[in-house]
This record gives sequence, C-alpha cells and structure tokens, in this order.
Amino acid sequence: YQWRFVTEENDGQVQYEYAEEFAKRLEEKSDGQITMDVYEFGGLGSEVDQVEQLQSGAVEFAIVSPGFTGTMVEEGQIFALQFLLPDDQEVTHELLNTSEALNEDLAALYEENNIKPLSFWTEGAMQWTGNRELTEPADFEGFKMRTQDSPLIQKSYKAYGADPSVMSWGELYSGLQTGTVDGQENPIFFIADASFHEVQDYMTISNHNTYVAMTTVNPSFYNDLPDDIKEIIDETVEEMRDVGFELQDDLNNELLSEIEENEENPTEVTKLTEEQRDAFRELAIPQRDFYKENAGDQAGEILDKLESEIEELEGE
Ligand code: 6CS
Repeated sequence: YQWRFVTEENDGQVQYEYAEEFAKRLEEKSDGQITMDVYEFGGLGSEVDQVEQLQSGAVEFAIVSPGFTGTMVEEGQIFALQFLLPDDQEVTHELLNTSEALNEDLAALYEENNIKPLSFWTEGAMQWTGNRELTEPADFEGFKMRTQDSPLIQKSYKAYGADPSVMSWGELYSGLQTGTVDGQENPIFFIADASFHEVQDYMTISNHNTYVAMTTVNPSFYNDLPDDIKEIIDETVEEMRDVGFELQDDLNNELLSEIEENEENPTEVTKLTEEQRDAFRELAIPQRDFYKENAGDQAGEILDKLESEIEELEGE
C-alpha cells in the first residue's frame, strides 16, 4: 500500500511530527507493506482544499482542524466555544480521548460528509497576539481578527467587538505584517514556529480555548481495507494519543522563550488574571446558546452531552 497523509503544518510543527511518527509506526507494524507520504502544509493547497482532497479520496489521511469545516459540519463548531473545554490540558486530553459526544455523535456527522475522524486531540491552549495589547473585551473594539473558516469563531469575536475575517494561515504572516489583520489566535508553539511574533508587538496568555485537531481518513477507503490492516491503523491511532499530547506539550513549553526573548522584534507578553479572563468568559458563554440553536440539528444534544462529560471529569 502507498498512502498519502496531508497535514496543515510544516516540518517541526505538531501535526507534521505527529503524521511522520504515525507513518513510521504503520510501516513498521505492517513490515513495510504500508508506506506513507506525509505532506507539509501548502503543497496541496489551502486547509479547505485539503479537506476536499480527503473527501474525494485524492488523499487517504488528513489532519483537519474543525475550524475549517464550520460551514459544512456545523456541529463541529463546538470547538469555537471559548472557555468550554477544561483549562487543564491533561483533563482536556482525557476528555477528547473518551468523549462519546465527540467520538461517536460528532464523528458520525463528519462521516456523513465523507470525513471519518479517528481521533480528536489537543495542540495546546490558544493565546492571542496583536498589534495592540489585548487584556479586556474593549481592546477588541474594531480589532481586525484573523480566524479560521467558521461562522461561530467569527461570532465569538464579534461579541468582543472585533471585526473578524477568514484567512488561511499561509497568508497570515504577511497579513499581520501589512496590517490586513491586526491579530490572531493560536497555540504558543505555532505562533513561535510561524514567527507571527516577529510582526506582532503583543501576546496575551489568555488560554481562552484549546486548539483541537482531528486525525481523519477517507471513509470508503477505510471501510474497504482488510480487517488486519484496519487493526494496524486503529492500534496506531490509539498509540498516537499520548505521543501527540507529549509533542504539543514539549513544543508549547519550549517555544515560549523564543517569543519572550526575541530582542530584534520584541513582543510584550501579558498573562491574564482570572478576573480578566472572567470578563471574556461572560461574553463567551452566551455563544453556547447560539451554538445550540443555530449550529445544526444535533448541536443541542452534542453540547449537553459534552458539558456533562466535562462535569464528570472535572469532578474527579
Ligand atoms: O491558524 C491556523 O489556521 C493553523 N494553526 C495551527 C495550530 N495549525 C494549522 C492551522 O491551519
């Protein structure tokens, strides 16, 4: 077998490193029967193009950020809801691994759209960068916020007063540099590795959301595979849960200093207090009702179930 695995990131970044390790394990387990070409971001188009390639079977495997499927699987916009997933990344990791709301209910909706999620996993807590300091909602007034392709991500920033627009990350460095957009959100490792801090004067440690990615496969391709090959894939997906978590955890920890210590292009890093986070949380929570009412038929059930799964885990 010769398969393609496309990622939304580059060599050295979490998704690519994950996919390389995934490919290596499949090759080993299958005694060389399976080989995989892993693609960095950009070679096959934008993030949205990559989703289409997975759906058509032009690539067999892809890492997809739900933020790029917001208009297709509306319920997948659950990940746009800020301050919903547990702040403690270990707890979020456990939630993503075990949630029935995500791994069964939401996954079935993706499958109806020819995308089979094999796992949901965290790339770390997200932070804001900007050409101005962002510590209270009023700072977002008129702020040109770059977002992924999801109406609910946009709506969440409009609730802070921002003026959001959709952009691929391939255009983001120059967008920030030229002022087409004023700021963006991402995990620390990505901000540092994509060098966004070079063209942003401020970073806010807001931990306002978790960056969730999905390991996905084309469903008809997967369903037609012999059982022993499916088993190798499933086993690798399971092993990769902790490997992926360690990858993001290490990179997010290591790369903060790169942003803080860049003397040529200094970036002022501010960590929000809990009171400051509360002011944002207050505006973010009503988006949950909006999600339930407007993000597809199953949004209400999925969010209710996920919230009770969170409660159960956080109560432990
Ligand atoms: O901001 C983005 O769109 C990109 N961020 C990450 C962490 N991965 C890929 C994605 O396209």
